Amino acid sequence: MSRIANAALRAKVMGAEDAAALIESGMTVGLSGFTGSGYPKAVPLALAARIEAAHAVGHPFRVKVWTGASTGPELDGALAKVDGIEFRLPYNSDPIAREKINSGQMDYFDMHLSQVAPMAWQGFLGPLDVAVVEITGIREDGSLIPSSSVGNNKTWLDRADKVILEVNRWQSAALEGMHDIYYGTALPPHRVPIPLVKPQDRIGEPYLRCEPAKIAAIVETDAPDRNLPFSPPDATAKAIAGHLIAFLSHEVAKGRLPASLLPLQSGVGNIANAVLSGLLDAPFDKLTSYTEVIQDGMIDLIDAGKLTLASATAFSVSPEAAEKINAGMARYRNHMILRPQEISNHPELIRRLGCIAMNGLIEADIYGNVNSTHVMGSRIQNGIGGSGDFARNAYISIFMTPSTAKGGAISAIVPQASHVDHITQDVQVIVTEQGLADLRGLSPKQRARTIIANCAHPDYRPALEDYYRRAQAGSYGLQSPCLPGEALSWHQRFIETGSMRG
Ligand code: 0RQ
Repeated sequence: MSRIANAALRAKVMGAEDAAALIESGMTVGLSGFTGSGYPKAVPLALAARIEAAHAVGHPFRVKVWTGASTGPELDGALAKVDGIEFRLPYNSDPIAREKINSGQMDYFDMHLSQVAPMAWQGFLGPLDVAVVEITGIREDGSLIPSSSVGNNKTWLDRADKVILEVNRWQSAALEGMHDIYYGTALPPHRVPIPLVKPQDRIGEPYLRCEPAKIAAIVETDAPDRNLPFSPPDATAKAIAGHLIAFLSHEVAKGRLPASLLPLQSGVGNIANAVLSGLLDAPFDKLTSYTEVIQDGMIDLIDAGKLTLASATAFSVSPEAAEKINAGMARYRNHMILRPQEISNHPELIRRLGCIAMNGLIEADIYGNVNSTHVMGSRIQNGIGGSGDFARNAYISIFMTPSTAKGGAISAIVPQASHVDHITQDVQVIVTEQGLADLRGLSPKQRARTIIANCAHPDYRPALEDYYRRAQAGSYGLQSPCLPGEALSWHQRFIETGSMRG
């Protein structure tokens, strides 16, 4: 049965190749998609084939790609593989696109996720030629039922000259009604407070709007979202989760957090998911989440009756969890709200709600500057995503990581971060499997002693202590002691020898 209830729009259904033919080289294309969910699955593949054919006969063909965040292999992977992306924003985790960025063949603008839509509206990013957006269905009045991610779709549909819709029948029809699309944002000087005071508040409408005249093509698909499976928590992830939960319990005991905590934000990756799993056995009830992505661990918490509501902009779940959610959507939708990412990640709302932010990192230095994005200062891993939106504005900003990477060849705690995404003022707690450093209210020197003692791996702790001792003796100033000629020598040693070990 068709999911397109509007007859005039039903007449615009065509094949993916015909729809992709509407996209020309040099165009800027705004696509749906956020962490492997709700991205278009047919038109990007057809566009990649079109680009490949053009290249085969010597014609240049590249487009500029805007998305919500990372997508799936059928979008970023397929377009990057045929050298079809000239420029991309924001967050990317596709390995082929990452390689093209790091080899200098693709320009990448890695920006705070909350700022993409406002910047597009402000006109700072240039015009948007085409939007390609996956939806779940079209209602008789022409309104659009959003899919498993909302991301920047509202903005792409509003801003693009031309719109291509993919109506995906694989997405559960019971998604209808779960979304909350807020149309009240405006540009300065006309901005007003966003009227959301609790994670469960609905401030918008369940559907996306799009001027019908702009809709140039509709493609019907039935392909699943291709989110990656999570690995079961290992001993390291369990130890990190244990330290974190002990810390939260301590904060409750001290009266600095309510027993139901505060709305949780949980970053991407296996450690974040392990922390959520750890909460299953923790003594907290009636939890809420105000975050970017709904992960497997949150589904388990909902099933256990521990999490009453998760507000996010997308699902980021394993294939098994996606099947489970789709099958039980009628029940899960009472516990979930999907919103545009400018609202899920809005600094005003994160500050008001007092979110507890929990994000991963690549490395932290002894003063607590955090690098979330670059390996050895220059190679992009993924991007800043929403970590900056949450870290700066959270009630408590927590970063977590194994104390080493690459089988112990790299220390995640270094004398100086080789790139900084989150300055010390935005980093209040660092957790590794070794322990937890509560940095609130500490001076730089107190922070250094705490981070080295609590978080560094024993293999690297003596070298950090030695560096810090010598820095205190030989530093130009003693606010944040440092030896500039040596501070990045660990990274240089890794580049030269394959290990940071001396
Ligand atoms: O690489 O897969 O090649 O082995 O980085 O590391 O340990 O699996 O951890 O999945 O939690 O990711 C910071 C990347 C951590 C992630 C980061 C290598 C490591 C491995 C992944 P391999 P792990 P995670 C809201 C929050 C920014 C966005 C964000 C991230 C790979 O958390 O992208 O926070 N954060 N968003 O080997 C060299 C080091 C390393 C290192 C890790 N020091 N040096 N390589 N790795 N540390 C959600 C969204 O915004 C969507």
